[in-house]
Amino acid sequence: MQLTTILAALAAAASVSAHFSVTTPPSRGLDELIEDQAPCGGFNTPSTTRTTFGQSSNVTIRLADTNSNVYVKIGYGANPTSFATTLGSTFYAKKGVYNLPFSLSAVPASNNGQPATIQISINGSHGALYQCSDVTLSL
Ligand SMILES: [Cu+2]
Repeated sequence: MQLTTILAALAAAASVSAHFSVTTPPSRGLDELIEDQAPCGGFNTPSTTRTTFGQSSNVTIRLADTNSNVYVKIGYGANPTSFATTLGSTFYAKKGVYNLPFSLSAVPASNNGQPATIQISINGSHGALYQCSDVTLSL
């Protein structure tokens, strides 16, 4: 078997074991092999396009790890590296597609119209994993 074939087989195997993905708002990027790298699953550069994000927005994930605590956090500014404010947290025993509950009540009104990053992290059957979605706040 050629090396490229082996690598392709390994990549296919890795994607089958996908831990979790964020479908809404769109993720900055997903690579299951480095999804354990905080704070954004190995993607440290913000998206060039941002999604408008408010209290009526959805945070939707596809969860493939069981027994997972799932956290929604926020960092302020164009490229935050700290996500100190928790907007919501929920435990899910099973795999599935979930709309995560969250509240923006703790977000200062001065952030309206400003860039921010939503960090979605899980701690489940494969440990702690991270994703980030870059948004513009509409409070
Ligand atoms: Cu996993």
